[in-house]
Amino acid sequence: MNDSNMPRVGILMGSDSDWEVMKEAGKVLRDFGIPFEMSVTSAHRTPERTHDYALNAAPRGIRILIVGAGAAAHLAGVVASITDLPVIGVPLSATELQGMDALLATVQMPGGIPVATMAIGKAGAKNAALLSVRILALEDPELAERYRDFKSRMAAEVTQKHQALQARLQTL
Ligand code: RP5
Repeated sequence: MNDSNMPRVGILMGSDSDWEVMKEAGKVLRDFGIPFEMSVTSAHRTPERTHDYALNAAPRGIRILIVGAGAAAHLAGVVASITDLPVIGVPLSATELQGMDALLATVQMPGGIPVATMAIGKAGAKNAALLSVRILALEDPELAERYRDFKSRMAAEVTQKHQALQARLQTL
């Protein structure tokens, strides 16, 4: 593996049951051409594995960690306590509380150890990847250009939707 193929973003999830949501982050990174890796590790079921991963991520060239977990979601906070890399948390819906438990557990970090917390679920996973793109783009002008193109396409889609709405209005 040459340097340009080395994973720059690590996507962690507490369980394979988180895959359906967390794959959204992977899709965004793939579309932007950012090498990434995905791992399952649990703060409470595999604490040593989690510790080893967080400790070795930066020395292996990882620049940002995206961490999704549901229920009493302490994975992002634990990982952030071990690494100095930016950690972006994605709260997931895994219990009767539909992600509110994970949201509060992820966002309410006591002062001292930050976790940048996204929305619950797929929007959060997608935004975690887009925030990673923005951070990496600070030192990568080509990536910054690709991000600007992405925003332009998104804006063009909204304009198209507006125009389609005007056409529908005529049919009222
Ligand atoms: C969390 O518990 C995981 O992140 C997952 O969202 C949730 C349920 O895990 P499983 O019981 O499906 O393995 O640690």
